[in-house]
Amino acid sequence: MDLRDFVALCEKQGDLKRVTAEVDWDLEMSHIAKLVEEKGGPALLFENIKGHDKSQSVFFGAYSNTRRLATVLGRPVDMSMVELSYEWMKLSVGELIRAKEIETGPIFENIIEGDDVDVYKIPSPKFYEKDGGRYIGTACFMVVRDPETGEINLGTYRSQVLDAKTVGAQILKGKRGDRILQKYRKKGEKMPVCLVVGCDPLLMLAGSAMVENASEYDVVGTLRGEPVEIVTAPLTGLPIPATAEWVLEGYIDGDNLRPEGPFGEYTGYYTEELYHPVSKPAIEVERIYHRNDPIFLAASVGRPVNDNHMMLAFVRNATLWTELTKMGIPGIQSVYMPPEACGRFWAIVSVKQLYPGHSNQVAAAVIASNTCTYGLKGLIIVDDDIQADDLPRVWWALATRYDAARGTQIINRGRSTPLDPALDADTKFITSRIILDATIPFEWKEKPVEVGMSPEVLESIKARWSELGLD
Ligand SMILES: Cc1cc2nc3c(=O)[nH]c(=O)nc-3n(C[C@H](O)[C@H](O)[C@H](O)COP(=O)(O)O)c2cc1C
Ligand SMILES: [Mn+2]
Repeated sequence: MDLRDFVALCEKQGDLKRVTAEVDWDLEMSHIAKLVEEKGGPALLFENIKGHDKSQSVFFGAYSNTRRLATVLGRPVDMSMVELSYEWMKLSVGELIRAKEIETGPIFENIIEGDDVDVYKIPSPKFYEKDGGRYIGTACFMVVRDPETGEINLGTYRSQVLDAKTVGAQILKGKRGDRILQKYRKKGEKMPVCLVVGCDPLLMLAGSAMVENASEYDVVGTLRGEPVEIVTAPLTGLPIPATAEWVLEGYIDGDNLRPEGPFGEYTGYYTEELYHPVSKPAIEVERIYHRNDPIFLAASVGRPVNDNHMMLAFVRNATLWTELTKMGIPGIQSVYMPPEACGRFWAIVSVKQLYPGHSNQVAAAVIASNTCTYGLKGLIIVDDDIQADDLPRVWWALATRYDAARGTQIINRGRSTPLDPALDADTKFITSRIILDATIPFEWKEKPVEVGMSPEVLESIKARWSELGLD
């Protein structure tokens, strides 16, 4: 699968609109995409972007709803996020299918270097009025190599166009990408990078997952059931997808940070750079590769729910479930991170309790997982008769099974993201978390008995339905 296959699939499913009228990259394109998305409309392919070559297009909405998430994963469109996450979990606890290196690919159809490198020729949108500039990376990923282990890491970080030859990369503190950058910095070397914009949409999802000790290329190969085909970028020797649409190749100097932002983020708020500049890593772009008629992949951001929240929710849901399974914790029925809570700040887990203290073990494991140790603020545990994504029943459990004194724990000093507007400037990377245990205690002898209807009476009134005039 590449981005073209995905666009064609959306079109076949009646889920794509080609916009042929001229549209401005400056706010107009992102605003159209956001409005269409909020109304539950199709994915959009903008084919006529003001000031840009007609061979270029921009694709929005790859991840906006579960229909398209299912299409990304190659599954039936009526599957729910919980069902899709379960598929991801089942596949990813298996053997990794390693990426396959091939000689060459369409990504090298056009090679731009030297004085010709001009990132402004790429149709990057500007999303919101107060944004610091155009954003090339909202659905991108960066490829780097760990200089000590040789491992390949993919990471999704927002990327602003800073000038014709420089692109920002907001690699936040402690991310795997940051830990690798610090290794290069200590060696006094620049970090070679490739920034991929547009390719198999599952690769971008994997780039936003917290994967340790494996390459996301191999994670995607495992999910797809066949290896990702990669080619070698000539300057850096880094592996890039053979069928990528746009790739920027260059270097990050960890000692030369540049001001970036502000950006209208997925929290629905602007980032702190609105008040003061913050310096971040930046890519010195040496080469640009692109396919003929390249398709730029963008994701809408801003207040929930849109592309960003759906992908954050789905990926975190799937990787949390995978981690809990790998930890060998029994009884996990379903896992759900609501997109409405920006896809990452709240989690709900349904558990079939098998022993006293089981629900608390699950809560502790969720908080300790790599997926949820970052950013999570709230966790609700429910019994197995309630699916994690059945929010009306979750509320019912909070109303009838949860007791604040018995069921609440506040965990202090958790790891978090500076993008959380609820954290003040001094404590940006640290959050507290709440656990709401809405299960009926396993050890209770007299458990609440649920009200139910009589099966015999139900059977008999079914036969009398038309006699009762209720058809
Ligand atoms: C659309 C999108 C944008 C993201 N932007 C950033 C970002 O700007 N900075 C960041 O550190 N993480 C960002 N993330 C989260 C990272 O992708 C995630 O933490 C991932 O694990 C980072 O890769 P790494 O673990 O290899 O460093 C974003 C995720 C998504 C889905
Ligand atoms: Mn990674």
